[in-house]
Amino acid sequence: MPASSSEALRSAVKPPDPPSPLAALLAQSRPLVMGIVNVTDDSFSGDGLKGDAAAAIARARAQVEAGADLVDLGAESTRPGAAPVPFQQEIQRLLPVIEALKREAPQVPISVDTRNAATMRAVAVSGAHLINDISALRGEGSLEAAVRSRLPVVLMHMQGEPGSMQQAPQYEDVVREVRDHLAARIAACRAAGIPRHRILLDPGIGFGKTVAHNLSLLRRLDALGALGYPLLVGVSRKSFIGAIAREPEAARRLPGSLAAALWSAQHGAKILRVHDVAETVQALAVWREISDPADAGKTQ
Ligand code: 7PM
Repeated sequence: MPASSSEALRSAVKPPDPPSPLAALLAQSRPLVMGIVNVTDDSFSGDGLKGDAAAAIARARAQVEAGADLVDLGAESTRPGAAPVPFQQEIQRLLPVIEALKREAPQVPISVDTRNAATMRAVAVSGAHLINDISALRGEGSLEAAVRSRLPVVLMHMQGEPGSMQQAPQYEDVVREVRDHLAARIAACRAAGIPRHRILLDPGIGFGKTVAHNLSLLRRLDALGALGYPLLVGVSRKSFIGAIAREPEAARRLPGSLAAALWSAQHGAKILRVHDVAETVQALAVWREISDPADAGKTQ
């Protein structure tokens, strides 16, 4: 059979997607809280991996208990200025954490923050629910890996590369350029076979942006929401908050992080990516009770 007709046959008999715990969450009207879990490498801890996985699992467990709707696992390959982590090592760090979470908290969707196609393939097989790619699937083989995984994807805007993007970020019109870039990435994903309902967008706060650029994007979050996809926003502890608050220590930026999270929720963010889950859940509960008293109690 020629390749094209066997392809057509395969897609004609493709089984429907299994129900996704993420889809059910996204259907709710309230904003969701995504807890950030770093799966770091502690090479001095003797038997390394075991201890690291245990720490990440404990962190994820605590976030779920604090009310996280989903968790985002990252092996630090995407952090601005960070040395790239080889994908084999990234996979080795992520898999034990994914497996443990699926066992212990099967209702909690697992997102994986990665730019590597091989990592996308591996985590999809081990049961992750969402691919969070700060390069919006521009890496070699990523688009195809995402299509084949049949997982939803977060397309984030980034100008430049993590190592150098903060050196001199420049835009004529940051809101227009971020929106156009995301629209182009949506088009690439749709053309490659990712259905609309599997796409989420993210302005990429802090990724190749000055304080002023970040503020413009948050002010005009509605313009990105107008593209018609759920928005994920990550402001937690970021350096624009440090600049405004004159707080060099990231761990002391919770008040500013909550202010920016609530602003984002008010302006259409569907998922808030945060370090401080319990605090964000409380802030959102109060905000929501005030802004929508008829609805607020229902989802708790
Ligand atoms: C240093 C600077 C360390 C920045 C870590 C970071 C986002 C993300 C990150 C985001 C999505 C952090 C960032 N930020 N993925 N990954 N959106 N989708 O604050 O804003 O965790 S890394």
